[in-house]
Amino acid sequence: MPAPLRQPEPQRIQQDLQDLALLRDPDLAGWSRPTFTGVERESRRWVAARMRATSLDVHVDGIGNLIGVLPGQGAGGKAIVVGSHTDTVEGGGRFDGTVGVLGALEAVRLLEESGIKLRHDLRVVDYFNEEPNRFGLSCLGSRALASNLSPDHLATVDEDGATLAEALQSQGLDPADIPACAWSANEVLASLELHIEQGPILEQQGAGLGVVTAIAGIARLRAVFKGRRDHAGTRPMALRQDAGCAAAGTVLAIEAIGSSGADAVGTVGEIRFTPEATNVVSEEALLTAEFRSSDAGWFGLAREQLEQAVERESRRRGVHGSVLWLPPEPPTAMDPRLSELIGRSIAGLGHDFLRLYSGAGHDAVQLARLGPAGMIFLPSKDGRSHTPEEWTDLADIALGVHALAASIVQIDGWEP
Ligand code: HGY
Ligand code: MN
Ligand code: MN
Repeated sequence: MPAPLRQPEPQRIQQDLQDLALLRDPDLAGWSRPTFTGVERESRRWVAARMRATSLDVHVDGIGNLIGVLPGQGAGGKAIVVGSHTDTVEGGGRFDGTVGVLGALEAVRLLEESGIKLRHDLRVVDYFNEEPNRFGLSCLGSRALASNLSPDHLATVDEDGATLAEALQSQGLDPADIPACAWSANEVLASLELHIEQGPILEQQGAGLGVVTAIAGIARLRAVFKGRRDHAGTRPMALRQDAGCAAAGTVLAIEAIGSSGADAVGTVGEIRFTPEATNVVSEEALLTAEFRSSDAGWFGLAREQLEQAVERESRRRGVHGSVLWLPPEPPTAMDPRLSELIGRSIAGLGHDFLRLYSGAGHDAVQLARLGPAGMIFLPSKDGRSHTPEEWTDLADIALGVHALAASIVQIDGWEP
């Protein structure tokens, strides 16, 4: 029977959160640590130092995942994996991802201070590039671990035509090192990610903890419209080939399609007219967007409706429209047996929890390709995230860390 688990120390967690929150781009609102920036590299050096302040043995793999290992007492075997990400969206908040990395560090400290020796290795990971990058791809680090970062992914281009492979090289990362990052399917006993909900459900239901049932599928796209440049004052409306208006019509179609399915959403991230001049009819327009849903079957319909909308809006204006779809991510179920174990661990602490779906994407989607994956959610104030107003109470975070540490101890004795 393992030694009793100590209570987390909220002040220690808060100090880490506050120290990491200092590392952000001062020229942008909120908390901005996008991948491929200097401040993000600096923040990961800080996280590595915090990992090394525990007894974790720390290394960075070939794609940039920061991995701390707490060796198990047993004879090798599979590893328990915890962690999340510390990169952010531009103008994001202080808790998305960071709670899962710093919470995992506090869980390691709890195990050490409780004198609990795990049989299995414990891997604490700060996954590289969880947020969508300028190539429209997210979870690069966890994809590489799951052998899901393909040559097609590396060949995706940004709006200037540079490939993802070139961007990685510019960061000193060699795409040729990526295959060696992959973990084999029988290396992972279970993976567990502590994360803020980023939505309103837990707060609305008055629940302090959530256990995730499934994570949304995501399909991202880029649409390009080519029209004809003309003088805005002399070209009659009926004779224009206005690429910008075709894109605008497609934006509203995406809103309508995203309002049509189970847990479905549709969002446009960017729309860009060329030239950006009110006295020139737009010659070209670029639009980036994404669809999400819990229903794998819905994506086929959404894709068909989007392509019909691009064709319709383009034909109406005599412009040429084309759509480039990025490799999609299907909806991903969390492992039911692991979720049961997490639920028992939470109950063992005398707390209740709510089972819920995640509309947000997570590294857990990629870890689920390697073995049983689970997530513990914490309430988000007003359901807000990806905004400076993002907030989760320290007491909730401390409870989540306690649930994470208790689940790790349970997983250590688990024979799935
Ligand atoms: O986009 C997402 O859902 C996640 O926050 N990266
Ligand atoms: Mn996020
Ligand atoms: Mn996140």
